Amino acid sequence: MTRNKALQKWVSEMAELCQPDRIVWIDGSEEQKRALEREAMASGEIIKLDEEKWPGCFYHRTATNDVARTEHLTYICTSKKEDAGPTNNWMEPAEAYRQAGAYFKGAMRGRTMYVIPFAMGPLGSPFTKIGIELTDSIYVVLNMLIMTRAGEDILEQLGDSDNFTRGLHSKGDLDIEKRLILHFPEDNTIWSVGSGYGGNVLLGKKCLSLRIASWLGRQEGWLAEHMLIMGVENPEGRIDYIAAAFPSACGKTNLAMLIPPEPLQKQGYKVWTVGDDIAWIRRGEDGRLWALNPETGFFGVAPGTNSKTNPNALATIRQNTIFTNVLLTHDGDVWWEGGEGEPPAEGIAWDGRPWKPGMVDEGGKPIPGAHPNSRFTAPIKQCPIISPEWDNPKGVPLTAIVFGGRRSRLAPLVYEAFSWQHGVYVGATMASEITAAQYGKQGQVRRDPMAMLPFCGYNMADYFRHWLEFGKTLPHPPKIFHVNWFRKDEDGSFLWPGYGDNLRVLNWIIERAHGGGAAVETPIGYVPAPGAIDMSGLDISEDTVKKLFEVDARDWLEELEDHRRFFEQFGDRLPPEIMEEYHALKERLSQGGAAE
Ligand code: O2Y
Ligand code: MN
Repeated sequence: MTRNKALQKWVSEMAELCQPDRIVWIDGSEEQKRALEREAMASGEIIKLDEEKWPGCFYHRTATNDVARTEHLTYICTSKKEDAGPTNNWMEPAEAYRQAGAYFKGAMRGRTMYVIPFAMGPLGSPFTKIGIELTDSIYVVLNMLIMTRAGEDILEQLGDSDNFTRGLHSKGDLDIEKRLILHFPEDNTIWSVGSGYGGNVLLGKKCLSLRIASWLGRQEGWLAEHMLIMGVENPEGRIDYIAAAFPSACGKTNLAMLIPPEPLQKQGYKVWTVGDDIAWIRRGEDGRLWALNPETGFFGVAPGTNSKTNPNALATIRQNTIFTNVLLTHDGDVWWEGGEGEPPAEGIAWDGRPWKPGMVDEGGKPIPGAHPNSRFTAPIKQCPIISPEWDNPKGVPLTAIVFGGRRSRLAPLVYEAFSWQHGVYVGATMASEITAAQYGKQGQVRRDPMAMLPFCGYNMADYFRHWLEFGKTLPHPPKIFHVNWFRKDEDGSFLWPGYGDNLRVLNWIIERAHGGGAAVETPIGYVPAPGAIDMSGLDISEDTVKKLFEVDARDWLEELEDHRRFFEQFGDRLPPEIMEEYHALKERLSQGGAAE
């Protein structure tokens, strides 16, 4: 399959370690994919869904102890602990190889080792990185065939080069005590063992495209970010591209596939999806920022996806989709909480147990049919509003960068940073409240700089420095904004309708980026001036609008204490510019000056 000596050598070494019965190279052909589907159906690894309702779709159920990324078992293995930084788990590389090596030893006996050559990004693009994933899971192969460009072409592109990410994965025996997700950025290597789920095992995604890529990006002078990319077309036909970072459970996929509200649709606004999770960003020859989505699919959360929240996602997953851990019915249908229509009269829950609507546990809590982190894996090309530019090897030019979080108080609907440096501070102080669907105490605020806390492959202090330095290379750095769709009233109701109406906010952002859009200066940044956001057709009182943009200096000064505590952990490694911004903000807030 390949004449690449480095690749041959590495595959044989890994085979020596894992002892598979056979080795199969993934060529990317339709015939091979069909054969693998048949094999996985025969073993029960996947179940074919009703062909009429769900053409080309399959169901997969993971082990019940293996339903999400396991952050506490995810490590950055650099020679020096300080290079991983205080926000990552760290293991010394030799020790990490030794520990995981013991779990990999003989793990593929009686199994097949699949060799998946894949590319993140279109072939021939300056952005693109090549990886090889070795895995003993057909589920992983089928997912990688959706999420990445995989097959023979990649080997051709790689040629004799040894410049590829080496990814080794085995389900092992799915024992959480023997699960490790290890990143060796100095070796461009990823080892994942003991899991069969999503972010832990689709090594092109979080492991390569964020953790390893963020390390490579720092060395090579670009940014690997946890950001959606979308295009907004105005009535004159101009398309502005925005990259936006949000922590989990803030509706990133929904925003990337937004449908304009009726009054804006009538004016001629359109939205184009480029990506929903990852953006690789480079400075173009023209001095602008260009962003590319390195993936070819969506690995989205099913619960809550319906024709109101995200009709485009529903249309995307109608065919050729793999559903993981949703509810399965006896007639080959699937369902999830917050999905379409009534729940089926009965079915098999995500954990394999019989399920009926209304079932409760011993504590009287409803038992869900689908796991809250159940997923769909669907080809990006099936999205009805996929941008024609989504796989342009140059990427798309960015008009603005947006950071966001879920804050019931404090953060206004939108504000604009004063400068790139201030924008980096805004990103570095991103935070979000934990929702019921996440691990942790509900309502608690988790700091998540640039939404990269679980995904930065090196010391976050160096990551902030990289952002600051990167900005200095840009003749006209794009403006940076912060949005919060989730601000609440005293009675706990949301102040902003969200969903499609978020486009009204994006339009102000775009106007500002082009030098227009009326704004009022506040201590934290510029907020829209009264009347600057188009509210036509919205039933929203003046009082609510005022609350949406309120900046309470006392609340912010309290928040600043938390910023300081968060930054303290980085010690001397924190770039001085960050504390400069902290002091400047504190000063502005102390002088009073809340926005009107
Ligand atoms: O739980 C998992 O393994 C998947 S996590 C995930 C999947 C798609 C996009 N983003 C995420 C995330 O955690 O940010
Ligand atoms: Mn993500």
